[in-house]
Amino acid sequence: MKQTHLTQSFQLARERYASLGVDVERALKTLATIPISLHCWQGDDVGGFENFGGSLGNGLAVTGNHPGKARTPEELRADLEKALSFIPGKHRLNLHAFYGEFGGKKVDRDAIAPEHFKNWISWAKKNGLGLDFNPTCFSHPKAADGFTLSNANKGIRQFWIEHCIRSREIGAAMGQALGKTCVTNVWIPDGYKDTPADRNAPRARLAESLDAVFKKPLSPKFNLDAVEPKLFGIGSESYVVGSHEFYLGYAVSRKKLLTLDAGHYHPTEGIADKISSVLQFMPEILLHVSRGVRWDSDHVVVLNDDLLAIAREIVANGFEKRVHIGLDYFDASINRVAAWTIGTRNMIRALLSRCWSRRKNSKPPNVPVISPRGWRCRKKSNRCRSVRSGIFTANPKMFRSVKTG
Ligand code: RNT
Ligand code: ZN
Repeated sequence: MKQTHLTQSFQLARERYASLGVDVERALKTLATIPISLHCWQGDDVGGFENFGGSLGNGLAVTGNHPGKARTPEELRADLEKALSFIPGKHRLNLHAFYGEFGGKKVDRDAIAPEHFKNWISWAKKNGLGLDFNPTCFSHPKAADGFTLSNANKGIRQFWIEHCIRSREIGAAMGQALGKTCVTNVWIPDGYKDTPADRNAPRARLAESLDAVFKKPLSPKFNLDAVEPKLFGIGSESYVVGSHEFYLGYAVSRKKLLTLDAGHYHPTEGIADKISSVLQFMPEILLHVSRGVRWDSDHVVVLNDDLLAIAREIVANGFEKRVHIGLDYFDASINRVAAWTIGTRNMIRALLSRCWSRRKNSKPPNVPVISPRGWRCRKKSNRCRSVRSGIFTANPKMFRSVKTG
C-alpha cells in the first residue's frame, strides 16, 4: 500500500475512533511504554549453550525440526535482531542461565557469574533492550530425578540454591548495567508422575530453599524476584511441588512477584481473571504469555479471545507498570524468527486493540501491600509503619500518593 493511502486510512480511522471516544494518539503513546520481554529460548528450542550433552527433559518438550535453529550466541542474537526488526517499539529479552557464554569451559550452574553474560549485556545496551533472567533448574544431571530446590538430598538442594542465588545476582548486575530493572523468575520442574505418599515434605523443603535463595536483599531498582507456579507438567501429572496455592502464599508472604503463565492451568481456565485478583495483594506480577493446546502449554501466541482478555485487563485498569509482560512458548515446527515475531506482534496488537476499554483517568488502584519500589516513597511520607512492620492493612487512604511504577 502506498504511504499516502496509509496516512489517509489512519486519519479516517482516527476520526472514527474519536467519535467513539477513543483517543488514538494517546493509545499509541501508552502502547509505546509497554515493553514485551521476548524469550530467548524460542530461538534454539530451549537448548542453551552449555554443551553438556544433556537433553531437555524435566517436563519441557519441544517438537518439530524446522531448519535454522540457532547454534551459537552470535546466531541467536542475529535471529533476535531480525525478529526485532519486524516488531515495533522498544522491548526486552528474557534470558535463561544456560545461555551464558562460557568460552568452551565447563562452568557448572553453581558457578555462573555476571561475566558469563557480558556479551548479552553489551548487545542489549547497543540495541536499547532491557534484560530479564531465569535460573535454569532443568536439563542437568542434578535435575535428572525430577527434583531440584525440593530434592530430598541436601547436597542437591544446596547446588540449586547456589544456582538461584547466583542467578539473582546476575539479574541485578544486568539491571544495574542497563539502568532497567531485571525480573528474575524462578521456575522449577519438581513433581511426581503418580500419586505421592507425602505431599507435604517437598513443599516444606521448597519453602526453606526459596528462603535461602532470597535471603540476601538486592536493590529492587536492579532486580525483582518472581516465582512461577504450575498445575502439572509432562511427567509431573499428579503432583507439582510449586503449585498455584504454594506460590501464591509464598509470593504474598515474602513480597515476591507471582508469575502467571497462561499455559499452567486447567485447559479452560484463563489467566485474565487472575490479574486483578492477585494485584489486590501484591504490587507487581510477571506474565508468561503462552497458549495451551490440549496437553501442551507452550504454543505460539495468537490473537484469540484469551489474549484479548489478558490485554484488556492490563490496559483497562492502567496496570501497565505493575504487570511485566513476558512471552513463553516454543515451537520448532515453524520458522523460529517468525514464531517470535508473530507472538510478540499479537501481544502488541491485543494491547492496542483494547485501548477503547481504558477506564477514564484510570490509575493503579490503592494497594494495601508493600511495593518493592513503592517502599521508598512510603518511607519518605512516613505513613506506613504498620506495613513496614509486617502487618497488612486494608486502609487504602494510606497509599493514595504512592506510585508503583
Ligand atoms: C515451564 C515454565 C517455564 C519455562 C521456561 C523455559 O512450564 O513455563 O517458564 O517454560 O523457564
Ligand atoms: Zn513459563
